[in-house]
Amino acid sequence: MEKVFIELGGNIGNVRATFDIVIEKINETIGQIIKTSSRYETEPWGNKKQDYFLNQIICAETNLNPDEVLKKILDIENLLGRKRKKNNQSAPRTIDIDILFYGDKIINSDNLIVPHPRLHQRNFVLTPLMEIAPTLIHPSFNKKIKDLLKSNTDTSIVRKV
Ligand code: PH2
Ligand code: MG
Ligand code: MG
Repeated sequence: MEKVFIELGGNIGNVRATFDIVIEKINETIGQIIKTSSRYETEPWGNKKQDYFLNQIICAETNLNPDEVLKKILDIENLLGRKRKKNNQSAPRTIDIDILFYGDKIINSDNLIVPHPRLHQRNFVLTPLMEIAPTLIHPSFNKKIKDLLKSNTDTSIVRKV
């Protein structure tokens, strides 16, 4: 059994309703959800010319391996109408579901990089993580979330809704 931290993000359509379905599906197919952060309205990181996002982080306990978790996530994204375009990582989206941490494992495969490679640079990730797991240690930097947040220079707006 491992704890997996998953970030939900979206800025098209009824994102709140989409998140409700995603959470239900994660509980059914990945494992029991043991923590959920508040939802946050967040300034777009990267491409600024798009609407604010809604973001939320959940933690689930899973018996699946990381590739299996990823497969379930892609199934859920597809079910909810995520359309992917090539070279369009920062385009607006109905739903994006990212694995932030899988226990304390460091994974660098072709399909999956864990911990998420940019999480330590982003307020929209660190702020909800701080709410549910301030003392969680980022295994690549060997630093707690609260210390990563202190040294982070991102000034983008993140507010609880
Ligand atoms: N996701 C991105 C790029 N930029 N900005 C915010 N605020 N929230 C996101 O979830 C987000 C983003 C790529 O996945
Ligand atoms: Mg993402
Ligand atoms: Mg993604």
